[in-house]
Amino acid sequence: MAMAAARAAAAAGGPSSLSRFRGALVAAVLGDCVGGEFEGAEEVPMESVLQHLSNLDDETKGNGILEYSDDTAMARCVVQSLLTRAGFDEQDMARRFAKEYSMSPGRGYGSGVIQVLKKLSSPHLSDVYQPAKDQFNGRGSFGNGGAMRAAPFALAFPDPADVKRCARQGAMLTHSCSLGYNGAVLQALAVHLSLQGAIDKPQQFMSRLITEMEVVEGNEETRNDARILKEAEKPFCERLHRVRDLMDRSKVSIEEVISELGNGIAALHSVPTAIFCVLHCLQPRECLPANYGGLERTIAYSLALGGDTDTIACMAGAIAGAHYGIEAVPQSWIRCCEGAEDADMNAGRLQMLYRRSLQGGVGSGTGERRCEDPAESRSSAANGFERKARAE
Ligand code: R7I
Ligand code: MG
Repeated sequence: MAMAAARAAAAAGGPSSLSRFRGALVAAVLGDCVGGEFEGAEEVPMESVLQHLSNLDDETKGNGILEYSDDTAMARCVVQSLLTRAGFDEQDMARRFAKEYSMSPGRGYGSGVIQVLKKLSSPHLSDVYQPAKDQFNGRGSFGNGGAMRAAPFALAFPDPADVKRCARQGAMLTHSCSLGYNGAVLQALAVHLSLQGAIDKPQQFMSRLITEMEVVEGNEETRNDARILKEAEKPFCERLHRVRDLMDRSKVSIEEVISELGNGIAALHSVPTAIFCVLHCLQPRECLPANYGGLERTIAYSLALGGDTDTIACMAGAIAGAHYGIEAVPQSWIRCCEGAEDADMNAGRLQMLYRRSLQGGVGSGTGERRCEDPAESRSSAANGFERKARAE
């Protein structure tokens, strides 16, 4: 068992290898595409999941292309914006979200976020963060829509401080409740650490996530939102402790996972769940085929939880893909999923951006901010051009 895990990790290459970038971006798309089949289902028998996945191998049974949903549609906007602007530019990203929605509104967007996307398309909008702030009587959305598109931030910036700041602000374009945007920060951090090979030591990986989130959630905004929503003082930290408890148990049922962590559309009820799916599937499991590798196990297990299957599988896919690398992704799955090949090409481009930062190129801290505070960033269109010019 340990040998197989070591072999899988070795195949992914060293920290921040191209294989890990490709695995993360591609497996996120696969999770979204294959997860659509069970979205919203209360109970999903594992046999149905395995049947669905085995159809992908059989070209005669395959249903052709499985379409991606809003998860991938928005993640593609994030990727394109980061690449085009060579960094985070909230005006550009907001414009891309709005345009993508207007061109393809039937991708299964959350019912609330649609109002934000419509407002973001207005040419008269002066503050791109305002529409999100107006949601839900001014409290903002706690949905997982910010988290589902957070992985590319981890693939664009090597510095965890940038990953956290940009994932937060990228999420705040649609999700201004701390229980929404902190979910995006957690998801991006999980992908960031996975990219470094941190999941080789699962307990330490969890400790690092908890330590980071203690700081992320240690502020008045989080405390207020948590109080209003009757959650623990640091909601994501509390859930991560639950993940750790479940990891330590020799047996855990799907019902227990759902009741402890959730499987719903709130970021709090889905990001820690996705992290658990990855960690639980590091080893072979009785309920899953012995010939499945870790990435296949992770996706299959995520679907068997039911609920918001496409988004949980998308987030788990990104974290697992960064751990196992592209070699772990079945070719037949890539063939069947809309947008998977595109994601594969963009992964290489993101790695170039990431490396330029490491080498002191783009946004290397030479007085230029890679990711600004919303209050300071009103005039960021000019900054965006500056960033691009320096990158070239
Ligand atoms: O978060 P979001 O972009 O989408 C979440 C999920 C993802 O799985 C997508 O793939 C899609 O299927 O839906 O969309 P939002 O509309 O911001 O939030 C999703 C839902 O969460 C809303 O439609 C509400 O039902 C609920 N919600 C809230 N309900 C009450 N009060 C989010 N925030 C609140 C709130 O503050
Ligand atoms: Mg979804």
